Formats: sequence, C-alpha cells, structure tokens
Amino acid sequence: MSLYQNAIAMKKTNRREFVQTAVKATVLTTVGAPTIISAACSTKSSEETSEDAAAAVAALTFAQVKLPYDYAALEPNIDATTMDIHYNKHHAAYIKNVNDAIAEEKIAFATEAEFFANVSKVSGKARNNGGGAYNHNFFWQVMKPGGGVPPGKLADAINGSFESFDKFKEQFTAAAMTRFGSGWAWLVNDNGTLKIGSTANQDNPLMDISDFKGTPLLALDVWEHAYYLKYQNKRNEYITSWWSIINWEAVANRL
Ligand code: MN3
Repeated sequence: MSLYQNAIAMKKTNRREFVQTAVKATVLTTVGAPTIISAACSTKSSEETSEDAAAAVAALTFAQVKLPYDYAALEPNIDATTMDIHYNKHHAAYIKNVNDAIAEEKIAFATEAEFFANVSKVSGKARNNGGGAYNHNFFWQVMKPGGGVPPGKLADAINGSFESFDKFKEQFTAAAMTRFGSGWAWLVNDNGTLKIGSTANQDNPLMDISDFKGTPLLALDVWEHAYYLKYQNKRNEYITSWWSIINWEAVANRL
C-alpha cells in the first residue's frame, strides 16, 4: 500500500479503522519496499479530496485459474464429473464468496500472500473462501495427466528431508489420512527444509492462524467432495491413485 493509498484510507475511515489499516500496511511493507507509514497521517493533497482517487485504490481480487486440462483428463484417477463439479461449483463459489467478502469488509490487502499473512483480522467468510480460492487454484496446477517422477533437484530435496521418496510418500499419505473431517495435506518449504503437514477446512500454510506454516509446494484436497462420487468413503484409495497424476515439474518450480 502506498502513502497515497494510506492517505485515502485514512480519509475514508475513522481513527480506529485507520490504525488497523496502518498495522496491516506495516506487515505488508516488511516483504516489500519500506514505506514510512506515519507520514500518511500528515500528508494532505488535493488528490485526497477527489472521489476518483478513492476508486483508484486497488482491491485484491481472487481469480479462478483456467483448468490446465479437460475435466476427463485425469481419469481414471479423478473422474470427469467430480472435476466438473469441483471446479465449476465448489471452487467457483469460493472465488465469488471471497471477492464478495473483500468488498463487504473493504479488505485492502494488495496481494494474496498479504491477505493470508493477516487472515486472523478478517471474517470467517473471507478466511474460508479465500483459502478455498487459493488452495484449489494451487491444487489444479500440481496435477497433470500421466504424472511422472520428481525432477533431480526436487528428488534431492525430498531425499534430504525424508531420507527416501518412499518415506516421503508414506508420511504425506499419513498426513492426508489422519486429517479428521475436511482439509488439506501439504508439502511445504520452510526456509530450505521440506515439511509435511495438514490443515483443517480451507486453511493453508500461508495463513497467520495456521499451526503448520511454510511455502506450499504440493497440496492434496481431502474434502469428501474431492473423491466421494468415485471412491465414496475410501479416502485411502483416492490418495493411492492420486500419486499417479502429480505434476512434479510444477512442484519443482515452486522450490
Ligand atoms: Mn475441494
């Protein structure tokens, strides 16, 4: 958020809300170029009084990625009907609902990363749907028809953190199987170390409220809506099958 945006935010909010905005902006600037937040309070310009200027404040918008393959492309591992409903109903709803929440709550973060790093300050609607929007965009992109094997540098990182690919697979499967109810299993990069964990509901490892944190590399949706039509209650069969459709190049690119 620029000084200019802060000035507008201050004009448009009361003092208490401005303090919240300033706190968010402080967090925001720790990962970007340093900005002197306090200057926003004393800076006045003719632009501030312009209604057009208020409209220039960029609001974060979540966008649904284009599915990188046809609905049937991951069969038999994931059936076309499940892909269709999952993408067009579940995921599309998360996208719509988080953008509605951003508008309703006047959420002013500039990026998804900043949204999740401050998610404890927004509503449950924004948190749950923001997670659902991000997590599914991520999920579609780490799968592909035919799968493959981890490329060299990723294989080395997996072996370095888990001893062997088989042990990695065993640990990831356990995380996915033991997530009670709805949630996600994750492989993350935590400052150079790869870690496995899971999150409940639509939470993810980028969220400030998450016990399990890191940069996501691989994700598996273990909500029943992801597998129930084909596998019913057999989550283990869904997970076993899913290992054959991982886009390892996409995972390696995030390392
Ligand atoms: Mn899902």
